[in-house]
This record gives sequence, structure tokens and C-alpha cells, in this order.
Amino acid sequence: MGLGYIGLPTASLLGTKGYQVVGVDVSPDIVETINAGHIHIVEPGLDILLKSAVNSGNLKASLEPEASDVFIIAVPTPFKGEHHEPDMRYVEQSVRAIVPYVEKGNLVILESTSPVGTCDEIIAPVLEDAGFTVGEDVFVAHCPERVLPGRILIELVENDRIVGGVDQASTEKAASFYSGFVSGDVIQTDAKTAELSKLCENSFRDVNIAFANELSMICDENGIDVWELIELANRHPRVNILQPGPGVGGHCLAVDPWFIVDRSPETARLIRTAREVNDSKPDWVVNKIVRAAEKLKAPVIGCLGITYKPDVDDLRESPALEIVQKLQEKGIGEILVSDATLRSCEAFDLYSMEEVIDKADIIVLLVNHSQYADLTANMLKEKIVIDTRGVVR
Ligand code: SAJ
Repeated sequence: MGLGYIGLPTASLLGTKGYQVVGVDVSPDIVETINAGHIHIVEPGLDILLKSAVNSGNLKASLEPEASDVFIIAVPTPFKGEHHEPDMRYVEQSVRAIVPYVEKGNLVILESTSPVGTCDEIIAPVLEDAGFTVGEDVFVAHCPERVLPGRILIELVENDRIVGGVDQASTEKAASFYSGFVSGDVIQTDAKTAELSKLCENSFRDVNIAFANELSMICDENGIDVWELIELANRHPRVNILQPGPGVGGHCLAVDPWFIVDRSPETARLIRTAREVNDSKPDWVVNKIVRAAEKLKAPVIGCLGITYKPDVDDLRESPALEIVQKLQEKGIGEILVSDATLRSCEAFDLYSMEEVIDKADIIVLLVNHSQYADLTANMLKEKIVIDTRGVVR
């Protein structure tokens, strides 16, 4: 259920491992694209894997579920409103959509990153209402996806998997399913621990990036190069500071910690603050650019990179994109945008890196795509450089 960044690679992988897979999505365009053997997202190796799964007849896409031994739910779990409450409507809709097809003995697996209690409080009750006894005639488990965009196909197979059922029988059934195609360890726990394990992994990373981002602002106030500082501090055997940037993006780190905050608002103080620090970083960068632009008569501002992280073409929750959009709203000068991974972008005309460097007075480096690794301070010596990623040192 859901043919996005997780569902499609999972369906394609299973299809090439001999499983019969029906990939269900609400979008007719996506269903048509996949049945024609094409992909609608960019991920290394996915096009070949999908083609092979579809051509073998093992994978087909459909708008409607079918009777299946295993139902895997991999739909978006965004947040809503200014209080960042989890928006579970797609998970709820998916469970309701499969109910008419569920039979005794079936296994329902939630892969979507979800708040603690989703299996027990949302999925199991819908199945119980339909007349099933969960743990006896249908089984429910959470197995969070933990793959890194850009490495999805490798990590789907090689990563260890945490599997937590709403009861022991569900845990064992789900673990046995994943053992069929995962080469990493498949570790058993209960549903709530599996749900929180995924949320805490991403919160751990978010908190650590917030530490680096806070340091970068402290360094800026004190005229210290944060990247040199981190390199030096990381020589300590028990210190490992992550890299600062223009903010934290993607649909994982910028979202998941809020699910913990929503359920434990009084207790999750550090996790909330880390989110706030990371969310405030784009505005801090915008202010820095505005201050630099104020010194020029008709500033041309060149922005390098708009995706949420290097070497992916994904714009979801991208702090770089947010920065460029805010600069445009402020109307402080001409904005020229380049991105090494994008051929086109709805929001802006894209220029080549060379054109941007040639024409701009201020160069803002927002994403450290590998194509920018050769940029040197010497090449930009006539420009004002605002480097949020520490590429030009
Ligand atoms: N970032 C920094 N500094 C760093 C590392 C990352 O600013 O030192 C920024 C990136 O630029 C990006 C954001 O953080 O804007 C997130 O990037 P990421 O590479 O840390 O993570 P994601 O969102 O692509 O994938 C994460 C992964 N989680 C962890 O590493 C704990 C991945 O394993 C998860 O499967 C994925 O979230 C997910 O789907 O939840």
C-alpha cells in the first residue's frame, strides 16, 4: 500500500526475489507509469530493478488491493497544523482499504514511520471491528523502514530490521517474512518499542545536527571557522560532532521528532528544542544574505543547490529551497539558482553553476553536491561567499 520512496523499492525488490506483488497506489498516473515499467522517483538502480520485476510478471501496480498473504503499508505520515500533530489519515485509509481483502492467517505490516501506539490503537482496532481476532486469525506488526535515500536498494537488504508485533505471534510471523529477503539481522521486539526505535533514531540525528547548527551560529558570532573547530574537537576519541548546514530537511528528520513531542509534550524538551534550532537555521542564513546584499546597489545573488541534501533530487522540506524562496519574497536583488541534480524546477529557472558564478556578486552555497567539491576560495575570490556547508574553505 503506497508506491513512494519506500513502497516502490520494496515492491520492486520483492518482485525480483520471486514474490508475487501487487503495488497499490491512489494515483492513476503512478500506477500507469509503473505498469509501463517506468519509475516516478529518482533512486540509483531502481529503474532496472523495477523493469525486471514488471517484465517477469511478478509486479503489477493497481488502484485497488487484492487478496494477499501479507499487506505492507508504506504511505506518508506527515504532520499537520502549527503544533505538528501526526496526520495518520493515509495509514487509516490504507487499513480500511485492505479490510475487504483480508483473510484469516494474513499478516499486516506497517512500515511507515508512525507515532507510538499506531499498531495497537489504529491498525488492530480496524481489523477487530471487521470481525478478526488480532493475534489469532490476523497478525499486525511494525517494521520501520530505515533506508537512506540514495542507498535505498542496498540498505533495504543489508540493514538490520526491527520487527515488533502487537503480540508474540504477530512478531514471529513478521520476522519470518523479513528473514526471507533481508541479509541483516531481523530483531524481534513489541510494536511500541519498534515504533519508538525508528522515531528515536531520527531524533538522535536531529539533536546532533542541532548541536552542530547551534555551534555554527556561536562560531559566527565569535569569528571562528566552525568546520575547523569541529575537525579539531572530533580528534577527541569520544567526540563526534556532525556537520552544520542551512537547516535540516527531508521528510524524516524534520518530521519524526515531532511525533515524540506530540505524545510526550512535557517530557520531550531536548527533542523539541533541537527541532526549533534546526528549523530556525534557514532564517538565520537568510538574514546573513540580506545583510551582505544591503552593501551592494543591485545585488545578484547566486544560490548553489536547492535539494534537501547532497546528491539527491529531492526537494521535500528542503531548507535550501526555503532560503531561496524567502530571498525571492524579500525582493532584495536578482536571484540565480543552480542545482547539480535537477534538470528543471517548477519554482525557478535553473542556470549552470558556471553561469551563476560568473554573474552573481554573492554566492550562497546551500547544498554540498559532489559536483561542487572542486570549488575553491580562489575561484570565488571576487565574490562575497556565504558557504552554509563548508565546501569553500
Ligand atoms: N544533515 C546535516 N548535517 C549532517 C547530516 C545531515 O545538516 O551532518 C542534514 C541533511 O543535509 C538533510 C537532513 O540533515 O537536510 C537529513 O539528511 P540525512 O542524510 O541525515 O537523513 P535522511 O532524512 O535522508 O534519512 C534519514 C536516515 N536516518 C538516520 O540516519 C538516523 C535514514 O536512515 C532513515 O531511513 C530516513 O531518515 C527515514 O526514512 O526516516
